[in-house]
Amino acid sequence: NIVRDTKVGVLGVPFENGQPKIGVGNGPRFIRDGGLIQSLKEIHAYMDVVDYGDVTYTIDPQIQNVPNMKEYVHMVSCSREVTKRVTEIIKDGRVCLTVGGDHAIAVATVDGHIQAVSHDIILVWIDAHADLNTSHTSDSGNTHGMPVALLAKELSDYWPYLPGMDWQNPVMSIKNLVYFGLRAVDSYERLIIEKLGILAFGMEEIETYGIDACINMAFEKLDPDKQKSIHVSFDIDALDAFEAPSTGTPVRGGLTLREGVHIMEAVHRSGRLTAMDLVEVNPSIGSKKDVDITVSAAIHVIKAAFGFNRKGLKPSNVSDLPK
Ligand code: Z70
Ligand code: MN
Ligand code: MN
Repeated sequence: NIVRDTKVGVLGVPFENGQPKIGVGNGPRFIRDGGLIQSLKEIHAYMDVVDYGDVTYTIDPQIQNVPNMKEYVHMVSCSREVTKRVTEIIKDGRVCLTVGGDHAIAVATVDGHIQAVSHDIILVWIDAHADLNTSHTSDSGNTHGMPVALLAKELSDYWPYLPGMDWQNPVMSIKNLVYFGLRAVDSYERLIIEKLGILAFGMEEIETYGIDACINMAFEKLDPDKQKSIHVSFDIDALDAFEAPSTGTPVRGGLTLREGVHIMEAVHRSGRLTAMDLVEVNPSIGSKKDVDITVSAAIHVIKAAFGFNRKGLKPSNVSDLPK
């Protein structure tokens, strides 16, 4: 899997219309300035990292708004571009790392992944929140609370007509989804999780079984034949508010950075990571130190996903020390 994860394509999506707080659109710039590209290149001698820059988009004037989906037109217009770019990067033979921006962009990254591989994928959603609201169940109207519900085939009858979302096809089955880190779940989201039997390792399960057992159970359940390509959508607020303070909705009692890294190391070992999102880092929230801690946490989980090994790596092609 060193070979498998060696070619990386980094895509920035400075999108922040999926939620009300200004600043999350600067996530890609701060994470790059925090050394993302160099950190990836330094993982091992064979890393091949290409930065595809940031996605830009123009508003499609044809598209109508949808009730209780704030800035819907922005989301749809941006999503189209993101889907295209993610598909291209994966078809170029690279694992696509998308840096947000808010979590509304993940509808498009998952869709782009599915279009590129044209078979079933596993979606690993690491988040304090379930992001499983429809426009009818959402209290906030913020679309970053809706991406999983937009992707789920099983929920398509619960949405109104969504103009301009025709591209969002095929959608995925909720049977291929697993959550990690949940601890702020709305009542209808809980209803959906139970009604559809969604696999979810919330904080309580992670405490009960431990993170390693949880990730093993997840892979065994979702892909016992070890064949599906994996998409990880990592919302930085999955981490504890002390580990990642600069985010729009920090929630206490979350994953430690070590647990986040542990999940990503297991994903790397699978050899099937095809796309990863890292979203919701907001450099306008908190002090300079808060921002540095949050950016560095983001880079640590990303490095783990692409093969950084805490044990250290031996020098390549050498078996003894210099004398
Ligand atoms: C709530 C909603 C959410 C992130 C907040 C919150 C969703 N369930 N996601 N912060 N990252 O508005 O739908
Ligand atoms: Mn969240
Ligand atoms: Mn989220």
